[in-house]
Amino acid sequence: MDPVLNYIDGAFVAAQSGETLDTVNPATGDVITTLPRSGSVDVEAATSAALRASSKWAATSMAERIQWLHRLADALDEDHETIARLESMDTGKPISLARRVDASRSVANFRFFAEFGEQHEEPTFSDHGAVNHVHRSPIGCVGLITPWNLPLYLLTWKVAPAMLMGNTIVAKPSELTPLTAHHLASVMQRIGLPKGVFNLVHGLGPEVGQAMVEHPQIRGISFTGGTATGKIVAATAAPMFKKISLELGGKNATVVLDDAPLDEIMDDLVRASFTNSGQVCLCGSRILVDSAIYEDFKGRFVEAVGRMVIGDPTEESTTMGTVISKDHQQKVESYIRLGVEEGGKVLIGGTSSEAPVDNVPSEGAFLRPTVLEGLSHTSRTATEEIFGPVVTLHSFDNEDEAVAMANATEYGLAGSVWTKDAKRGHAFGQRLDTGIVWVNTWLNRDLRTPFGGVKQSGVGREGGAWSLNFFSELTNICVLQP
Ligand code: TXE
Repeated sequence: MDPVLNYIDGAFVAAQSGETLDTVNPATGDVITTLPRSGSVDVEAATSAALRASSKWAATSMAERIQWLHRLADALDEDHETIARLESMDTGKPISLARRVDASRSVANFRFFAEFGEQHEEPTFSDHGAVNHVHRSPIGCVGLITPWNLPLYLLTWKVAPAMLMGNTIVAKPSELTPLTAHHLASVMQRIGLPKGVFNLVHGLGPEVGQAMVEHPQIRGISFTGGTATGKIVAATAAPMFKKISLELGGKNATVVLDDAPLDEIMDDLVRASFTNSGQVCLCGSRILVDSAIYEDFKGRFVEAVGRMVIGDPTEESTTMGTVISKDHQQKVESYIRLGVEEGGKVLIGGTSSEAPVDNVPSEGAFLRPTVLEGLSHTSRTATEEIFGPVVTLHSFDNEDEAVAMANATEYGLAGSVWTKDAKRGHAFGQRLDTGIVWVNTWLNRDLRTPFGGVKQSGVGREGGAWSLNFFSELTNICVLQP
């Protein structure tokens, strides 16, 4: 495969240092291709290109920018299968998942914000003989920094509203997953998006991401990634009074109340636990079950997990592929061992040596889905983010105890509640210290809704009007009426 290159000022270029990194297929351990190991000089070139394009792009009409978003949605839709294959190869996720989630949502992100822009009207407020007009203008040049778990899905989730609001962009995908960002840039070049509107700089976080956050002319940073990195980004950006949006980690609770219809929800709970090998910040990694149904639930859940098809991500029948890398595989395995050290019992799965995946290369970062029980809900295994195919089971005796357990981590991103009574679930959800709660469903996404977390899961919200507000500056113009 041709090398991945930076995309700066409408052209594909190497890092000025000429240095490169390898991107690896996690299912085989093979090097797919190289990407630029960029540095601050490349960030400077990209930012200069973005600034040169800034005033012209800001002067385009919303209608024109909406048309560019529709064109991008159309082009990505045409490339749907290519995108799915690239994403599956770069991440080790099953091709079926890459189609259904990554490629489809990348198209939807552009389509949604185009249509949201068409319907959006700025409010006016009248009082004291005056009419107040809310005037919205772009921030200018914004920096988008994204992780490796849902590479194009999360990049386009930021690119679409940033473009819609008239900003120009410097984007940095994870160094582990550059392929679909590179494809997005090639699509932008193919459809003739004005040069400098979108710029892509590949490389290591501390070398490229840090330079973006430090750059005085990148006036807003939208970051999705780990909490530890989020702290660094915030510490760098805050004294510069930059706008920052932080979508960070999670340790989400799946709460199964005593009246949950167990015959109907097992497949949903397996999906909520192990989609993308548990590498979705919205996955439920702790399952809290009413003690009255715990044993029945446990048997059904373990049996449903046992039905998953773990293996080659290029196979249509595979429901779970690899984790992102051998390093991450070892990190997740260290948590499985910790879980046992902390008193947990492995009900199914285990480390790759204890529970090997059949018919896959040893160089692949494969792990079987693992379920542990018997751990305190305050144990490290049950409170630290693992970000892999590992869940812990816990029982509670009443709703108050379930709420206390669910809220007992430093994270607060998402959660789900399962019950026959939707009203009971809605009331329970209001007691969870998270940004998102699903009742009798999971990853059910209306893109108009606020998305984000509290506590160590981040600052700010994305989605619908929340994205428009982040990627724009508001001026209130108060006009005294004659
Ligand atoms: O994150 P990292 P990863 C979280 C999830 C998991 C992590 C996985 O909790 O822990 O992200 O993604 C760049 N200055 N979420 O490991 O390392 C880095 O190069 C600036 C939650 O990739 O934080 C990459 O491009 N940038 C989320 C990006 O930051 C830096 C959904 C993220 O890298 C940097 C998805 C630095 N000093 C994952 N160091 C949610 N809440 O939606 C690294 N980077």
